[in-house]
Amino acid sequence: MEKKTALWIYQKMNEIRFFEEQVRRIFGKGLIPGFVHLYAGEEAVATGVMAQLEDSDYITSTHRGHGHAIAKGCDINGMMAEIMGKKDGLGGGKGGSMHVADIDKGMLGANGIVGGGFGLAAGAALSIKTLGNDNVAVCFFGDGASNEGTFHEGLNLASILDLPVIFVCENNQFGEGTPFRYASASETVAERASAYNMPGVRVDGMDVEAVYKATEEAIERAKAGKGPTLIECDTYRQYGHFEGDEQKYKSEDDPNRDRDPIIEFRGKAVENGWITKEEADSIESAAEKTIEDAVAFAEVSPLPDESSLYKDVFA
Ligand SMILES: Cc1ncc(C[n+]2csc(CCOP(=O)(O)OP(=O)(O)O)c2C)c(N)n1
Repeated sequence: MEKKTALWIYQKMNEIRFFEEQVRRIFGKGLIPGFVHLYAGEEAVATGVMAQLEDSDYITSTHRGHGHAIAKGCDINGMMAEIMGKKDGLGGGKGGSMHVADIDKGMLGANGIVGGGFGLAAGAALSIKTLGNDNVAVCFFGDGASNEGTFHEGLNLASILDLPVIFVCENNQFGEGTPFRYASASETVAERASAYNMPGVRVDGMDVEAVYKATEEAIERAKAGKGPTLIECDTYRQYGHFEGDEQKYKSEDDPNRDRDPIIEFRGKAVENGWITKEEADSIESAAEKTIEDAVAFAEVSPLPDESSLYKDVFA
């Protein structure tokens, strides 16, 4: 891996983790309206994929979307303000955690509808193909979403039209509290790709390099006009489904339970000479500061004006 890429990945992984720790803390103080679903533990997926995307590539996200948004380059101050429902938020404070979006960065939106991203990503990829652009669309989704009808519709359409789209499943083994092995008729999500005539690969989603390599191949295929790929990333969420979840359903013997993708990547990056220990330390402190600054920014941002109530309302 190139040094530049490794530095970027390590920075984004740390920003995501510190962001989620702060959101957790602020949520505990009652300063965030609505639900929050934390991404901590799954950082290798967002960063391994996004390290290869440009602003002009599109992503669709999920209810657990903070990590995707940070890795896609969304303004972190604007994200924190949005989650706190403040005027300077990316959506003017009207959307919150599950509606973080930034079209200029190709982030088409977090989504409160499980499985809501498949059609959006296929549509974005259709626009790329129709306009003849050299871009891709990536659809992030959970193992739970793989049992929604939209999964099958989206993969089928993308395949028959050879769309430049990559379906990235973050299999953290649970849809809310329901284990994947209970809810799914197939052993893996990846094997379903064969029904839609596209490659389906399963990778260690705690290993950035594995995610990076699988994405590289999928991008190459998409840009060569060969159509979509399904990548299943085996991962683990460190906290509950939402903040406040007691997580009684989690098992002690999940092999990913005691793994931390950030610590693993740091070890590998230092060992391979991509990053020095000093660089890693300074990335960590800078990321912590970036997120503390974002909290300070969001805290002083005002609530949206009453006059903005009917702005951006179309019906
Ligand atoms: C269409 C729809 N059905 C149900 C829900 C309620 N719900 C919210 S998150 C969730 C679980 C999703 O699991 P998964 O796709 O594996 O994502 P994860 O939470 O594990 O990241 C459910 C059932 C919803 N938001 N939308």
